[in-house]
Amino acid sequence: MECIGRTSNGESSVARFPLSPSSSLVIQKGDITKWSIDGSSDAIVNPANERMLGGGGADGAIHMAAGPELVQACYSVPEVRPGIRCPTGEARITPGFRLPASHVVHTVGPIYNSNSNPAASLSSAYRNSLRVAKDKNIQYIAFPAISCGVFGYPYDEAATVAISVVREFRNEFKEIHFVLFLQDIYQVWVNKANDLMKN
Ligand code: AR6
Repeated sequence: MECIGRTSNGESSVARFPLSPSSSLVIQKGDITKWSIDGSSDAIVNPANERMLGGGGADGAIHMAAGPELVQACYSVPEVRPGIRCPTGEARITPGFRLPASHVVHTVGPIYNSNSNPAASLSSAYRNSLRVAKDKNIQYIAFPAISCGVFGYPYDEAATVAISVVREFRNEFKEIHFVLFLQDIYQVWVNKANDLMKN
């Protein structure tokens, strides 16, 4: 069963779906840099690149809001190959510094048009983000629409992957959020959750 919250102008703003008796999926419009639940066991996910030292889009906004300590923490993540700290589909976790959320999970989604199996890479990015968060005892986690900006992933296909992987972790977190900047992506995610949660 889905509950829709509404903003003062009547626009839908948040949709909540039960994942299990003790866990919810929450889909909302908003700026992920402002999101937190308790500031101690919460994490936002940064759609980064393999260098993991900042960039544009949500990555740039997250680094800006976290302050310069975040890039310093990223520098101390070991390179797995020259210049690469987080290969596509993997995830790393750092503190959140000046962000309201306590942690940042950095992950790298696929570039849709140059990846041979973008759905597998996007699934891995979501799955590994949830795994590294779980290993740090994170209870609340918020994702943006990974790869749906400059990496060019079609929204509907991305929503299928995102919501399917989140459902695999139905017993592992108190709340899993999607914080989506754009109204059209928000609507695609809500429609997809309504479809997939029936099964
Ligand atoms: N809160 C929530 N969502 C946001 C925010 C925000 N503050 N800002 C943007 N978005 P993108 P990608 C949405 O391009 O496609 C960077 O340069 C945005 O509208 O940030 O995974 C990295 O360094 C879009 O729907 O990430 C990489 O090089 C979604 O976040 C590359 O971009 C993702 O868009 C990663 O590309």
